[in-house]
Amino acid sequence: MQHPIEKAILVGIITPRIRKVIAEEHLAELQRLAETAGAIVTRTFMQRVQAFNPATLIGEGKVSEIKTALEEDEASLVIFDDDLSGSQVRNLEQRLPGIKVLDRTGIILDIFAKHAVTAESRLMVEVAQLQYLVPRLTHAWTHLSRQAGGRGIGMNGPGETQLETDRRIIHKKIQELKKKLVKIEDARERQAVRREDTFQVGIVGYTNAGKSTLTNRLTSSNVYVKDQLFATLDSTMRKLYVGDGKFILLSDTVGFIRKLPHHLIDTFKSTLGAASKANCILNVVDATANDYQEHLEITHKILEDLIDPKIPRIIAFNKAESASPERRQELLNHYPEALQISAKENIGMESLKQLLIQKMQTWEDDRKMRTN
Ligand SMILES: Nc1nc2c(ncn2[C@@H]2O[C@H](COP(=O)(O)OP(=O)(O)OP(=O)(O)O)[C@@H](O)[C@H]2O)c(=O)[nH]1
Ligand SMILES: [Mg+2]
Repeated sequence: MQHPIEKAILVGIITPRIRKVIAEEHLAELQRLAETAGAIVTRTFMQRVQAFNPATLIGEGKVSEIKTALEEDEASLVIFDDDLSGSQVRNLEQRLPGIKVLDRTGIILDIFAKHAVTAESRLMVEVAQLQYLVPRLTHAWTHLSRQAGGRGIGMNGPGETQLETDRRIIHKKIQELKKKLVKIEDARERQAVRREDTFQVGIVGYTNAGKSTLTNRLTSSNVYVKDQLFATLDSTMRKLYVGDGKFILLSDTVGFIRKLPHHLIDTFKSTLGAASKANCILNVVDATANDYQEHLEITHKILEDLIDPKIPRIIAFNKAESASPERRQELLNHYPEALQISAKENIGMESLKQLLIQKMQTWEDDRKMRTN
C-alpha cells in the first residue's frame, strides 16, 4: 500500500457537534499525515453537514466540486478525514474516475508500513492492513455478484466465488501472521519477567509530543526523533541512571492519534504492552497544541483498557518554552500537579527526574512491605 509522491486533496467534515477550530485542527493533522505518507496537499475542503450521506459521506454537490478541483490541480488522490465504508469508497471512485480514494485509517496504515522497522512491527502492520482490506473486499463482492445478476438468487456468480476465496486466503494469512506474532510476544514476556526487579516508566502520549526527544534527553541516547507523525513505531527501552549504580527503565512507545483504528490498537497492544508492564506512566503532552485537551482525552481513553488505574501517572507538558504565557497559566490552573518542561531546551529535566526517583522509592517501599 505504498504510494509514490502524489498530489492530494483533503476533505474534512464539520458536524454540529464539532467546533470549527477543532475541525480545522483535525484537518491540519490530516495534512501532516498525508505529507508524512509522501503526498503533496494542493487543497483542503471542509463541509458542514447535519448528517453523513450514506452513499458518499459528503453531499453530491461537494463531490462534483472536488472533482473539478482534482482536475484543476492535477491531483490523483482524495483523502477523507473520516473513515469510509467499502461501499462509500466504491461510490466515490465511480464518481471520481481515475482517482484514488483513501481515508484517515488508510493513510495511517501507509505511514505505519513505511516506519515499521522490526520484524514484529512489520508483522503487526501487515495484519492491520489485511484487516483493513477485508470489509472492502466484501463490497467488491456485492458489486461483482450484482454484475452476475439475472441468473437468479442463489446462483453464485464467478465473482462471488473468487471473492470468497480471496477472503478465505486473507483470513488464513492473518491467522498465520498472528501465530508468528505470538511467538515474538512470548519471547518478550520472558524478557519482561527478567525486568521485574527494575522500576519501569512507560512514556506515552500523542504522536509528535516529544516522547523520543525526552527519552534521549533523560538518558543521553539516540532514539530517532523527527518532526513527523509516528516517527516511533517500535518500543525502545533506555536506562536512566539515578545514582548508586541504580537505574530506571524508560520505554518509549508508539504515539497515539485521534481515530486510531481499533484493530490497529488491538494489533499494537503488545508494543504498548511495554507501557502496560510499567510501574509508572509518564504522559507527555504538547503544550503548544490547541487541542491538547483532546490529546489528553485520547491518550486516557486508549490507556484505559491497557493499564491498571492504580499505576501512578505523571503528566508532563512538553514544548513549554514555545507555549504562550496564557497557555502556561491555563495549564497551571487546570493541571496544578503537572510539570511544564522542554525536552528540546533542557528545561525542567531535573524536577522530572526527581519526581521519577520519588515514584521509584514509593514503589520499592511498597514491594518491601509486600515481601515482608
Ligand atoms: N519546541 C519544542 N519542540 C520539541 C520539544 N521536544 C520535542 N520537540 C520537537 O517535536 C518533534 C517531535 O519530537 P519526537 O520526540 O519525535 O516526538 P514523539 O512524541 O516521539 O513522536 P512520535 O514518535 O512520532 O509519536 C520534533 O521536531 C522535536 O524536535 C520541545 O521541548 N520544544
Ligand atoms: Mg517518537
